[in-house]
This record gives sequence, C-alpha cells and structure tokens, in this order.
Amino acid sequence: GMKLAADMPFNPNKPGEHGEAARTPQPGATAEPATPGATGSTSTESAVSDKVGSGVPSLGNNPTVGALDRVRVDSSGQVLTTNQGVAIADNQNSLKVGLRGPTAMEDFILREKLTHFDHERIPERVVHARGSAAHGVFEAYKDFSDLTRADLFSQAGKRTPVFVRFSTVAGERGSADTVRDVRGFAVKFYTQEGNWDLVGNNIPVFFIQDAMKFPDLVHAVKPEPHHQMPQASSAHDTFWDFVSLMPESAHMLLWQMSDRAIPRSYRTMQGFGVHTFRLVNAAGESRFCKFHWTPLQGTHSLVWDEAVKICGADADYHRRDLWESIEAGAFPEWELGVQVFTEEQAEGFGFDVLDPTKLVPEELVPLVPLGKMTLNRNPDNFFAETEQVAFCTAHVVPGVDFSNDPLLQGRIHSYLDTQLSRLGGPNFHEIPINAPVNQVHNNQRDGMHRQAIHRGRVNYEPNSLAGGSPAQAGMDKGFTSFPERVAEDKVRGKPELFADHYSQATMFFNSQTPVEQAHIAAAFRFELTRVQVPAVRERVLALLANVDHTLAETVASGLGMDVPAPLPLATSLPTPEYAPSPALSLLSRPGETGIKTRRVAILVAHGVDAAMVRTIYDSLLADGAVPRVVAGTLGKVKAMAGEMLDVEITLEAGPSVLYDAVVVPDGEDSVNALSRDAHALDFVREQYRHCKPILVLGAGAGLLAKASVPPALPDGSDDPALLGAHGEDLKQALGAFKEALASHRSFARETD
Ligand code: HDD
Repeated sequence: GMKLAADMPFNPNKPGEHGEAARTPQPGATAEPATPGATGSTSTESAVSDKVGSGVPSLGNNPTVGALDRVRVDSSGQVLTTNQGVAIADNQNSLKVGLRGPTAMEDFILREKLTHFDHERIPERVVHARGSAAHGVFEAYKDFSDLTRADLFSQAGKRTPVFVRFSTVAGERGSADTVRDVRGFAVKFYTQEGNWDLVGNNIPVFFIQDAMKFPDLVHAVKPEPHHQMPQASSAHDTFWDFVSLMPESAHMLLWQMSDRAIPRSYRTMQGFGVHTFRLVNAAGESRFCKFHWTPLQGTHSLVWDEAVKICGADADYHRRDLWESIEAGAFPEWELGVQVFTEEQAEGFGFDVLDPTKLVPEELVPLVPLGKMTLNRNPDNFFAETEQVAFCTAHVVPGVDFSNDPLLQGRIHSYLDTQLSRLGGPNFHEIPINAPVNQVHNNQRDGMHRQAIHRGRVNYEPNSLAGGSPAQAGMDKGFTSFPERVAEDKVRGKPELFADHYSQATMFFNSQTPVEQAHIAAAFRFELTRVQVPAVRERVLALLANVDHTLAETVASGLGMDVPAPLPLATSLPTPEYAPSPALSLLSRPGETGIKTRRVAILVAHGVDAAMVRTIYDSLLADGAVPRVVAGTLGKVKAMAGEMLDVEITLEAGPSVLYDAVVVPDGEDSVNALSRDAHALDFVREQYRHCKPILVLGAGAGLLAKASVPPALPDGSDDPALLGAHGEDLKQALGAFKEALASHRSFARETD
C-alpha cells in the first residue's frame, strides 16, 4: 500500500495542469466587480434625462443595473464552494475507496455537482427558441397623457429601462441566425407602475386570424414529426400544405418571402406590435393604436445566396452583430411610433382592425413618434437573462389595453401558461430578469422555488389583522379594463371582412420595388422547389393567382408549371382598392447612421501598398466602419516598401459573406498572389454577386479581371458600386466608396 499524506496530491502531474495558473486568473479573464451606483441612476425615480432628442447615447445609465446587483456574482479571487457554501479542497478527483477502488456514495461534492449539471437544461421555447437580447432604456419625447395614462409616457425625457429579445421563430435553440423566418421583437418595459411587454415581430401582420389555429401553424412549420427535418426552415411540404389551405395567410406569406425574413442585422429591422391595441387616458378615453419600432440604422437585409452561406460561415451572425455593436458603443436605436385612430375611424377603413392579417397603411394613419429606445448593455449571463426572460402579452400596465383581436385574446392566455412548464412553476416573476422594478405586494403564496419571505399571519384580503394591507388600489391608481360595451350571441365564427384574404397581399406586392418583387418571386420558387407533393405546389400557385398574376406566372415558370385556376374567393363583398404604400418597401428607410458598423475587408498579400492600406483603414475607422485586414494566413505580410503589416483574419475564417464591402489596394505582387488564391477570387466574385461595394486601387483592378467580375453593368453603363477602376485618385475613390457603402448594396448589377 501507498501512504496518503494529507497535503500530498495523489498524482504529482496534476497540479502542473491545474495548480497555480488556475488560482491566479490571467488579466481580463474575469470581469471587474460592479460598483453599485457607479453606473448611474439605480432606480427609475430620478430617471429623467436632460438630453431628449440630443442623440447623445446615455452611456450605461440604466436603472436595471442597480436592481440586478444583488444577484450578480463575481468570483474573482474567491475559492470554490459547494452550493451550501462549504469550501472545496479538491475539484479534480472524486472520493474513492482506494486509488483504484470504487467511488464512495458519500461523495456529496461529486453528487451535488453532477446533479446540478444533469438539470442544467430547461425546455426551450416551443417557438422563438433561438434568440439574443440586450438591456437598454426607453426615453419619452414628451408628455402624452392626453393619449394614455401609462406612466412611461407621462413626462418629456422620462426614462424606463427595457430588456429586448430578438429571435427566429421556427428553429431550435442552436439553429442558425440567418435562415428565412419571421423575427421576434419582444420588449419588456420595467415601468414604475409594473412591467409592460410588447411582444412583437419584425412583420406587422400574422399568418392566422384566430389563436385556435396557432398549434396547427407551428406544427406545420416545425421539422416534420416522423424524421425531424428540416431544421429552421419553412421550405417543406407540411408548411405549404397548411398555409395553402389557409388563404388568410396570403398577406403574411408575401412578407415572409420578402427580404424582411433575412435581415442584415437585428439592428436593421422594424418591429411591430401587430395587433390593434388600446391606449386609455386618465379620463377613461380610449383610442385604438398600432405600435411600430423604426430602426435609426435603417432597414437592411441580406440577399438569399448570402444568407444561406452565412449559416455555415457564422451561425451566430446576428447574435455576434448585436453583441459586438453594443460592446463597441455603437448602440442600436429605434423610435417607437403609434398609429392612433378611433373606433369610428376604424369602421370606415374597409377592413377589420381586429384582423391580425391586415395592417393600417401609414398613408391612411401616419405614425406619431412617442420616444426612442437605445440598447446600451449586453447581458452578463445568457441563461440567467436571455433564456429565463419571460415575455407575456398579458403583461400590460394602466393606460395600455387589449382589443378583441382573436389572435391576441388567445395569446393573453398562452404566454403565462408556457412559462409554467418552461420555467418550472408559478414563481417565474421572481427570477431577477422578470421582476418588476417596483415592489410586488399580494397574497399569492408558496409554489416551487419561492424566493419572497412573507412575514406575519395574514395572507388574505380583506383582513383587519394587517390593517387591511395590501389593499386594492382603486380606479385611479389601479389597472382598469376599458368598459367596452359587448352584447352579442356567443358564437364560433369570424366577421365577414376577415374573409378578404388578398387585397392587402396585393397592396404589399405593389408597394415593392422591382428588385424586391423579384426576390419575393425567387423565394417562392425556392421554397416550392423543396416541396415534394405537386398538388401542394399547385395550390400555392392558385393562391398567388389571387394576389398578382405576374407573380404567379413568374413563380410557376420557375417551377416548370402553369398557373392553375385561382383559389375560390371566400367573400363576395366588394374589397378595398389600396394604393401602393411606399412605407412598405425596405428600401424606403436607408437610416441615419451612414457607414457606422459596416464591415469592410481589405485584401492583402506580400507586396501590398501598406501606406494606402493604413490611409483607407484609418479613414473607414474614423467614420465608425469596421475595417479588417484579410490575408491568406495570419501573421504579417511584408509590404511594398519593406515594412510589416499585421493580418487580422484569414480569407478562410472570414469569407466574403461576413463583409459588407471589399477593398483591393494597390501592389503588383500582392494582387498577383491574391489572383492565384481561390479564396480571394471567390471573395470578390461573391462581393460582386451580392451587390456589395467594391473599391480597387491601382493594380487591384487586376484581381477583378482574374475573377471575371464584369467592369460595367450589363447595359454597359458604369457600376455605381464598383469604384476606383477608372484611375480615380484615392481620396475621390474612397469618398465614392463610402457613399456606396452607406447605401448598402447596388441592386443594379444583380444577376441571381
Ligand atoms: Fe408568440 C413566443 C411573437 C402569436 C404563443 N411569440 C413569442 C415570442 C415572440 C412572439 C417575439 C418570443 C418572446 C421571447 O423572446 O421570449 N407571437 C408573436 C407575435 C404573434 C404571436 C408577434 C402574432 C401576432 N404566439 C402567438 C400565438 C400564440 C403564441 C397566436 C398562441 C396562441 N409565443 C407563444 C408561446 C411563446 C411565444 C408559445 C413561446 C415561448 C414563450 O411564448 O415564452 O407562448
């Protein structure tokens, strides 16, 4: 037998792997402990900014920072303990009966660690499982108390903390970000009068009109039940079978097949509350409204071929983009606007505002801007915050109320219910990210994982033993439902106007630019090519024939089919004629942030003009763009004049689809080397194909020739996004390049 000395490790090699180095973390390996109060206001009480509309981002001044401090953990410099706080002497070895013997049942340290690990996962969200979130602040532009008594809109400059989660709908938690899908846009406002969740999407209409059909819709779009394919894609038979039998989905399908469903970034999406809601003021006056989020970054999307390739190149593309822009201080911002209208106005619209497959054109009811939201802080912990956040359409505050939209009515039930199984019980509101910033007082008690410790003997109301507390707040302070008059038969059915399934789909299509229309047709072609059952394809074409005949013909010819007879109409009522609504085109909102956060690759090899690289790099950086020096391998390249230039990423790890634009600087040898590298040739070809700005300088133009990139547009005219090829000087070419970059893409050259 071997002698076990208390202070002697059993395996002398182990401390070398885990010893001192592990006990003294590298600089930067742990976060600085948060100093309470140092980050600004810690409650909403004094949270009023003097900088309304100044455009100056309020750095870190976020009232939730303080509220969450009590649960933040910083382990730097601490020793490991069990969950009971007992210090752990050895975190490498289980307790054994002899070095080569069995593990002792008594090893409570091992058992606690494995038990906790075994239960690390919780059920993922049944829809919207894949998402990313950030903290921020909403700031009201002025006092809107004539419109609503909601506290967050009660004062100019009033700041309300928010937590926002963006998501895809169909994919599982680990699926790719850039799939074709609707995006969730869920905002939790931590107001002083309780939490308000605006649980919206980046598309203002929905597939179905009644919550009764939601489980069917989700079953149809999710992977098929026999083989669990395809992941995160609507391009399969069950989805198209279902929607083509539910022609009320026509309008939403047009949006979903548009570039809205492949956003460039979460930061470049609009958001919509979808349903008609009510705003109610202190006098009890109610108006209908629709909520809109408008990104100051503009609305920009990917192109399909690019989106598909990004799924492989960086499945976390949108998550990374949101995280990095916030880390870099380029805080994304949205303006919250409302379309406000009375019930009498709504009666004259010609469509039913309770129908979630219809939108209210902005030309009919313009947006009133209410305030601005800035996302300025990444979560500290993905699980604790982003995964455990529970959004719920039932979470409204005094001043905001529901309409009778039958989809919304069902949602009011569904979100609370799903949290019970997802978060394990009725106390999910006590999870820090879900807790309101004002205090909760009621007589709800007990249940799984209860945190609050209620004192005293009274857990009922009315009571005299606790002096009547907590007491109901009464009409002025408490939430009151708008006393809408309803006296009708109890029925299962729909209003007649709900049966107009096509007019707004046609309006949407007519409001798109020719490029956007072509993308919609191509998306239908792709999805229906993946569909296997010919009858399903045919039924979708019959649906499209009611939307726009040219669209139906384009899609049909892409499938090698003829346009069948249109689906029968569900109503003989006259349907409204809609003028095109320019606000519905993605291209109508270029944004206000210029080239900020746009990613630009500068392709280099030995012999590149390093002075030119630096000039371009510095100039792009100065305007807030994100330039990267990209080469065949990491390390340094030896530049034209002999100096060394650092490479930041390789052509292999950072392929074309991850950049918004490319620069090929001067340098004969550099361009010759790039011309022999298939990665570099693919790079410029794809930049071209995806309609991105290209700047070539001096010898750089040679790489385009080698890659067979056309020097001009198909009609022979100059390509507005291909700069520097005609011997312009650097300053002039760079200026024009930045302009092209600010307008994102040049679809004039599109060949797909
Ligand atoms: Fe929903 C999640 C948005 C219809 C039932 N939904 C969920 C999320 C968003 C939306 C953004 C993710 C929230 C988060 O980030 O945690 N849903 C919408 C919109 C709809 C909509 C804009 C139509 C206008 N949803 C809808 C209906 C039902 C649900 C009709 C059920 C009757 N939705 C749910 C859910 C989810 C959800 C099952 C899954 C996880 C969760 O709620 O918390 O309850």
